[in-house]
Amino acid sequence: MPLSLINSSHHIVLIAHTNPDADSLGSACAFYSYLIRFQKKVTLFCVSKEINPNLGFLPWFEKLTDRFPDDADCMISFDCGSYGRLGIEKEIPLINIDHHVSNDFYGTLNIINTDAISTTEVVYDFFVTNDIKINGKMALSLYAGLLDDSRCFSDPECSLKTFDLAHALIKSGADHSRCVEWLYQRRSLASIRVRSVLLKEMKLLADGRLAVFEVPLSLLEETGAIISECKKVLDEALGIRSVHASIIFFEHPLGGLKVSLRSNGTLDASRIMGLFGGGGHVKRAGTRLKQKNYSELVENIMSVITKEFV
Ligand SMILES: [Mn+2]
Repeated sequence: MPLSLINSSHHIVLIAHTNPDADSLGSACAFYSYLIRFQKKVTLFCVSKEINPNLGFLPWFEKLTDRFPDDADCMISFDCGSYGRLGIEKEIPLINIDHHVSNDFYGTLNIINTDAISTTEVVYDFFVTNDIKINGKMALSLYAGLLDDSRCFSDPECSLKTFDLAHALIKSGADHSRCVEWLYQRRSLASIRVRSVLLKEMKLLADGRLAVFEVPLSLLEETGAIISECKKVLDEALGIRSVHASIIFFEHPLGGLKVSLRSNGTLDASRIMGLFGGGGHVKRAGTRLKQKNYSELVENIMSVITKEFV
């Protein structure tokens, strides 16, 4: 049972996935608030060195570290659809809390609900089931993930439960306008600059149904933008009437590439990224390929995707 593993552990590491979003980090922050009630050590961990500054309002954000502690005896991953998304490999018990359809139950214990709109919903259910009181900090953290993964409650998968959950979290102290301001209204100059370059260079293929973006290393260097700031153009492109899917390729400093795919639902993004060792959701998925040749990898992936539009 997850609770008995948590209770018997002395140092628990809460893991947000590489390049964390509000859902992953929000889930981990909510759990941090819960675990510091006990006499145990807790570490908030993410392997990425650059964290999206828009997440800076999350409680405990300043506690986040990229150093994995030596004396940890338990770890919990949040919103990591595959083991690779943790960014580390450790031989200690792992509780895997997630909602991705592609999750392959890599944990020692797995709390997976693929019907949940966000991992924060899974965490909320865990708290309620175990009679764990949700304070204001936890509510704000959970709400941030709910808001972001539901695309501000615009996703067709939003259900009555989504709105009930929003209601419950706001009642417990989550501040809706603060979440909106931090997640969507605050932008860096770099993100505006990179957006204009990417939209200008956007390619439309397959009779305008597929939007393609490429981010060479030089673009990140010149603009100072980070990966999460570039990815915003994917949703913008999906808003074009003809577009069914949008894809962005990032040249990786360590070789190979990182790719993110968005779909309006007519194409299964998780299945396609699964062909390249990745995964995610039907509408949002991605992968990281480490083989050296960037252009060859782009070509491989593009040849598979364009066939989907024949
Ligand atoms: Mn999520």
